[in-house]
Amino acid sequence: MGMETVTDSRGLRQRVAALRARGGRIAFVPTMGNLHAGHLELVRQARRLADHVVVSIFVNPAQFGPQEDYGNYPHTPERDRDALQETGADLLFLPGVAEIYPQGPDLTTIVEVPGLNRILEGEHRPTHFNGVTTVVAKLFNLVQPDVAVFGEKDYQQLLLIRRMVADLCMPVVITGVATMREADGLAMSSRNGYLSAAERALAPRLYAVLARVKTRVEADGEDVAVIEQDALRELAAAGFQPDYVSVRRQSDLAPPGPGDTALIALAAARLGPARLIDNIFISMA
Ligand code: PAJ
Repeated sequence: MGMETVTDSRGLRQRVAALRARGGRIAFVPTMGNLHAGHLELVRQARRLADHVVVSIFVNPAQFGPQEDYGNYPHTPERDRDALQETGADLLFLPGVAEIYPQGPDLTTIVEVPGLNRILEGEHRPTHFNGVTTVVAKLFNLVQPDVAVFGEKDYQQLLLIRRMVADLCMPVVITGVATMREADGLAMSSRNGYLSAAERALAPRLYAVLARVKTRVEADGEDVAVIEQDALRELAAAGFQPDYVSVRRQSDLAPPGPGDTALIALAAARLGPARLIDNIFISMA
């Protein structure tokens, strides 16, 4: 069966109803397009979890700050369509801005996850997560999936979506997928395309620094604040402009206490024109 593409909500609802009529479960993978192997891994996971796979490509203006890259964000719809078809998606939703925000992005009802939306990424991108949770809530209502798949690369986003779904009693199961990396460790990202050859050669240092943070925290002999400071210094010395390196609890991104065993180190840093984020899981024995 070929993959269908729809651009309007009415058409989407009709196609989803047709999939439902055939029985089985629907999995949903929301994206902003310019798909790479990380996105396609989410689609593969969706295939395993359900009978029908719906993917959306929508560059969501509401989650970009005024100085951010909304205007430059890469659009590659034809290539994306081929890749999705090949990976086994059944339906592609490719709406325009007016379809998702009929009154414009500034006049839409918003969905806000308080607290979590203001820390870490939210401190540096104060309007970002309200844009994410709002668009994902709208997409969930349009697609009405049984399960939706998100990447651990954007760990804070994954946690916010889980919180939104729990708080609003949304009948969808959220599944996380491990970060896909290039051979040198760099997390795959649509924004890696902004890097010059020299910056691209430097970029894997972000994950290398996180890997060292993990080793030192797991050795459990040092003050975490010292480890974080060293990591920030190392990134700055290498040519990054780091926003944060922070060790948190996996469950709620709160600072770790003495008994916490499931931790995560998260980092964000600008490198030339790109802002990169990454994370690594830490487990205390
Ligand atoms: P986008 O950046 O296109 O990412 C879409 C999905 O792919 C997200 O769940 C993200 O975590 C996942 N992803 C990105 N890079 C990955 C990698 N290297 N390995 C595994 N998964 C990866 O995230 C968004 O779009 C938007 O915020 C969205 C949720 C679509 C709302 O607009």
